[in-house]
Amino acid sequence: MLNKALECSTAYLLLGGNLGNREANLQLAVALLNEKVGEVVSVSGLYETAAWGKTDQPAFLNQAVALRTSLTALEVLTQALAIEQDLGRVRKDKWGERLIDIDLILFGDEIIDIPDKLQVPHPHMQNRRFVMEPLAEIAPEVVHPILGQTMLSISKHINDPLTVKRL
Ligand code: GSY
Repeated sequence: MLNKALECSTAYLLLGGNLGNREANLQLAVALLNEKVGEVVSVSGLYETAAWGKTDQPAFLNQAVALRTSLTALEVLTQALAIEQDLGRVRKDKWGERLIDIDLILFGDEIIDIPDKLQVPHPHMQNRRFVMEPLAEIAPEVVHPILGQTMLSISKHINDPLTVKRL
């Protein structure tokens, strides 16, 4: 049996932002995740995506990231929030404009539900093209632990009218 401390999980995160230098903010977020959370093993291309939720705001740039981490999902969440703060994000409006957003989408095949804090898999991932297209690019064969479908299959059958364009 492996020592628990040596075990690693693969976490999939979605980065997004629609203020400032969007590309530079994503690059910095990837570098900080690599430094503070775990080795980044894969990143998707950049996706220019129409804003979801509150639509009268600038388009987002989104990118999916896979990393290997020895942290727990809650520790990853804590680090992601700290990186958002380091990069200058001020949380105002739930659906509003932001410099950077880092969402934990999948954590291995774990199913986690801590009300008002953390739900993994992300409860809305399968309905959002801006999540599924970047994720399917880097993890096409990964299976959603609740839905039992691959990321590629979910992304192909998604019903979301908002536009997503790979740059
Ligand atoms: O949920 C993440 C932040 N966010 C986004 C986003 O990342 N991309 C797009 N296209 N719309 C969004 N609305 C919110 S809130």
